[in-house]
Amino acid sequence: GISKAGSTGQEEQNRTAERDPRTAWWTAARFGMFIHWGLYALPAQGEWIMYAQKTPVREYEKLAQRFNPTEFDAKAWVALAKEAGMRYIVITAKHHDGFAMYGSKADPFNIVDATPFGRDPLKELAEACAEAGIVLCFYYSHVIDWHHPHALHKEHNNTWDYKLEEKRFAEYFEGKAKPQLKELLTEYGRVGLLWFDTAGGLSEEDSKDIVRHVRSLQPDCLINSRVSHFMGMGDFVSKGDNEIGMSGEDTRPWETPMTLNQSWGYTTKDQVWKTADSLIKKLVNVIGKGGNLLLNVGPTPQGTIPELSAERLREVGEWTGRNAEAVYGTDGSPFPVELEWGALTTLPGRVYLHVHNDKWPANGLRLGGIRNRVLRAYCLADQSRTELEFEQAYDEELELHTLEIRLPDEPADQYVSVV
Ligand code: FHN
Repeated sequence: GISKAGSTGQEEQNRTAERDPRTAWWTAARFGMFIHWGLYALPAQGEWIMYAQKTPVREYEKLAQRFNPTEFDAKAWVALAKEAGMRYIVITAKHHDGFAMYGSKADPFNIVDATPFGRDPLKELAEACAEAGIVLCFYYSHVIDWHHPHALHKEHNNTWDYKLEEKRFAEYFEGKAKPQLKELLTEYGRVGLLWFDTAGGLSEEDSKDIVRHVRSLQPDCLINSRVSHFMGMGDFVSKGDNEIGMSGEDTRPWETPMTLNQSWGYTTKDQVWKTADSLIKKLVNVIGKGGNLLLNVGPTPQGTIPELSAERLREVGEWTGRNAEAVYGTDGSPFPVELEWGALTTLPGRVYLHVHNDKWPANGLRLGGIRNRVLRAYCLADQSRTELEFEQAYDEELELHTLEIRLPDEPADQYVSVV
């Protein structure tokens, strides 16, 4: 370890100290599970099926009569998230189809009242999460709602059942969206964050109103930036779907929402899967830039997480398990450049160099711009903590060290985290 990390070590430490205490749990968590689950799992073509096929509301409602996910086991989902190394779950309480995946008194179009299943999976998840120490969070589509006659979005409206000119947004906003948010924020214990989506057309006034509404009910509940198209709203930035971006792009904490295949909701059509290897690479890339990864699963109509997703998550979990110290609670790299061999995270007094096995530097690993003297280096996954040889040169003019570490001949892990 070294006593302070990187050329901007001091700034980095200041940043940590100044971190907003409200978002601190979330930035420390680094890795979360996104769950897109709803009636759309039945037709198994993703969560936009109603819009794509212009399914009339009365027709779409019939899916509810067949929705009976008897294999749903909240504990099993939470256990999988935990095994993957995820520390929070964000589940669709209501997606664009307007169907509430919990018992809502504000609208009978919900899983408890409209399906033979009759159970409230969000209640069950809340209990399982509390038991396992996972933070439960809700996705809520606050502007798009294809079921409600008065929901009004800039582009994506149900125009096959309802006339645009007859829409009175306030009837939806005050009559469904806000009451449902109140239910979610008062009946499920602590809600870590609310994940809003696709705010197109929401006025600045209504955006502020919804933020105030959430704050008045659970002041510590975080809100993502997609709550509004007006700049700077929300506690953290949700980047574009599957978008990682450049380091230093955002002044607020940020995340990348990511799919495992190319869809969010369950589908049998899309079978283009990211490998566990590439998922770990993306996770390391994100945390090296100081962000969070929110990785999605789309459960089946039976209530299970597809095995192809589960096996990938378990594999990622083996890596996060071995390298936990270099993941959770860390800061991203203080260097605003891409490193050819991988990525870098820091904790006070420590630098973690995540060296990808594809890019294993045969002649040793070089890292410049270090302010402090390095005392020792080892591979994190090496339980015996065998010290690696290294050389350190000091540049008097720049007052910085350059480090050259001799790595073992063969990488022992997909990413070897050198401490
Ligand atoms: O339209 C949605 C989509 O269905 C999905 O929920 C993603 C997740 O980030 N968000 C929207 C598109 O950005």
